[in-house]
Amino acid sequence: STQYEYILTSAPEPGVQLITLNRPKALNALCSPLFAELNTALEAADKDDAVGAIVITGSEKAFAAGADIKEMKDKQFSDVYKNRFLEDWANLSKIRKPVIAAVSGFALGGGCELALMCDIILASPTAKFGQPEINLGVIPGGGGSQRLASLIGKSRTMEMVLTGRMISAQEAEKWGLVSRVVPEGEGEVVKEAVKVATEIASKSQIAVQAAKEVVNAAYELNLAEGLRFERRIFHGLFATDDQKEGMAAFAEKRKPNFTHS
Ligand code: CO8
Repeated sequence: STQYEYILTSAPEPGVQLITLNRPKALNALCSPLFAELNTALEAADKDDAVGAIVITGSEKAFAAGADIKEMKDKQFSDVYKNRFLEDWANLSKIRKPVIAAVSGFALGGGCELALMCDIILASPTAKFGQPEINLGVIPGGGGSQRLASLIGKSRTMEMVLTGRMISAQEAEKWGLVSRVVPEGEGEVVKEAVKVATEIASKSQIAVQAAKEVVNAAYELNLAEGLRFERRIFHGLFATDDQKEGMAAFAEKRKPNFTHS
């Protein structure tokens, strides 16, 4: 597979692309070249018919400790504005296939925001989420304030963003920031994420992408628009072979053989 400097890619199961952030000396701080590699790997996986779902993980110690502070510290407004500094982080939210974050250790600042841009977050009991930008004299810039507010509510978001306090995996689960905390153990959260990804990869890719699209619409549209959008996409799926196959297989009491068409 492609050689990268800051990430590792592998296919732990058929249909699953695993991307491991691999900048251990800096706790996976998200320098620009790391994010460029991540985007390249994500876009390749999105185009690859053999991939049904993607898992992003870091190390046991850190999912990612944020944007690279040393890279940022001397930048001027004119640099960051004109050069659209870190704007390409948003490319992740354009990926059509499901992306699962498997989080152990620190997920701070841009690292927390990276997890929030994924579709499902699974956490190890060691995971710590935080938006510590306030301690650096800035604020979240990768969507943290907006995504947290819609996920965990105003008071909790304000506490995180105004104090910079890290929250535990258990708090994150209780608050609905993550879907669940997996049992402790080295590598457990990645194993579980790969299991979920494998399950998703066994479905019709068209239905999966449509499902992701309509759930995401709930965060952008009002209820009436969202309901109409969901119904239209639902109707549209009757034009696919996978709908015919899925429903025929049920009626014939057999497993469906989806062709993603
Ligand atoms: N950037 C650069 N280097 C880092 C970062 C970082 N975010 N985090 C850790 N490192 C480096 C350290 O400098 C250190 O390097 P060295 O060995 O050369 O001194 C190495 O990683 C190990 O770190 P520590 O020695 O500090 O490890 P500890 O276990 O003592 O502490 C912490 C771990 C608590 C995670 C600590 O490293 C820390 O506080 N890191 C910074 C966390 C932070 O403030 N993150 C937010 C950054 S700002 C941001 O993310 C803005 C996002 C904007 C997105 C905009 C998109 C459009």
